[in-house]
Amino acid sequence: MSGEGSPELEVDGRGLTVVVVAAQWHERIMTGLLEGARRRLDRAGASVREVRVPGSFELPVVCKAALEGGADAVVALGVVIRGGTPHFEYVSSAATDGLTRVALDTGKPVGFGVLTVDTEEQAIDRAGLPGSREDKGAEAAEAALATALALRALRDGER
Ligand code: DLZ
Repeated sequence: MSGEGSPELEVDGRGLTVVVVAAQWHERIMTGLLEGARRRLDRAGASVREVRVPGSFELPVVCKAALEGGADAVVALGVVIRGGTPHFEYVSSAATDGLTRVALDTGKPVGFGVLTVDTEEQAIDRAGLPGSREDKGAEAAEAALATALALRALRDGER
């Protein structure tokens, strides 16, 4: 299973503003990812805003704008399925490389919840839907919060 070894993170998101940026391809799977992210962020007490973009290619630019606009973290959600996507490599590497660059350029966390999989079944299995084995939307939200807290602790330690 792809999530084997993933950590159990305890995060307190109170006082953090998080923007969830979600693509619209493969809407049923996206619903699972979005609900998982929402549930996790609400449970942590973070303040949450959601923005939809057309596809995963558009995630980096909108995540960057959200972080430059003051968000403490973003959670990027998307689904790219190799079987159904003639330009799979282009779309998935544009999203992955772009989001990595956004995190480094802004110095703020990007929770990575873009599923890049071979089949729709694999995507469903990771989407936090009934019967899914993993909940990548929740994991991405949790990672974004934990990283925002780590960055805050580092900054506070410098004073
Ligand atoms: C074009 C395209 C294709 C073929 N497949 C996907 C996909 O599987 N998942 C996804 O999120 N977006 C896809 N897109 C759309 C691009 O991300 C982008 O929205 C368009 O190329 C317009 O810029």
